[in-house]
Amino acid sequence: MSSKPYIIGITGGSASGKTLLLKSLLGAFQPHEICLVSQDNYYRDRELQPKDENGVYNFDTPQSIDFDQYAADIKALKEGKSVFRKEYTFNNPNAIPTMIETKSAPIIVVEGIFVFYFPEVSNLIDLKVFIDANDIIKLKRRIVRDRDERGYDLEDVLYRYERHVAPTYEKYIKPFKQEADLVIPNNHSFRKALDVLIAFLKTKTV
Ligand code: UZR
Ligand code: MG
Repeated sequence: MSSKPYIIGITGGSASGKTLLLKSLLGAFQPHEICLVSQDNYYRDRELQPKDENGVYNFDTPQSIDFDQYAADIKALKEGKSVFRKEYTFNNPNAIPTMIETKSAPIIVVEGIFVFYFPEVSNLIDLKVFIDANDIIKLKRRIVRDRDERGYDLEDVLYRYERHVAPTYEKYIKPFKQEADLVIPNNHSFRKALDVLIAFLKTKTV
């Protein structure tokens, strides 16, 4: 690699479409051209998670994330090194976590709800992308995803959305929208915006 990797940061509210957009983005490149460091894999152990006034785990606080390690890993990748991390399986008792080796690449993608909030992470980002969707659409997506992928029942999802997810969006995510270089609306489809992003990022792989 001749020059330093180019770091793109992707944030947006929960269920705005970050992970889905990334799947398509990564699919447009060869594996050696791009790598992903998802904030989800830096959740602290359960015992260290803060609880709310009713004793329910609140995974939507910045303290939920081991951001020192997250920033350290992004820096290592920026220097061309590889990093190892155990995959985070959320609430899913059937999922078996795998060790993920991330090799550095000309494009490094960092994704998660707090990547603009943590200065240690945010300062490393070259291009900031914010994915934006209406609250009602995010809630609908979240209900379906939490049921299908994360094993939460409806009551649980609604409780967390109202008490944790929505306040976190207002406090730690939305204020950073104005720092974004690009805002991608995703109430229906991000396809064309993604095509533009891919075309731009291709210039960073040569
Ligand atoms: P995205 N989260 C879980 O559901 N379970 C966990 O063990 C850890 C995190 C959720 C978290 C947050 N909140 O809203 C969401 N809860 O993952 C962030 N509850 O992920 O950006 O993909 O929506
Ligand atoms: Mg996600």
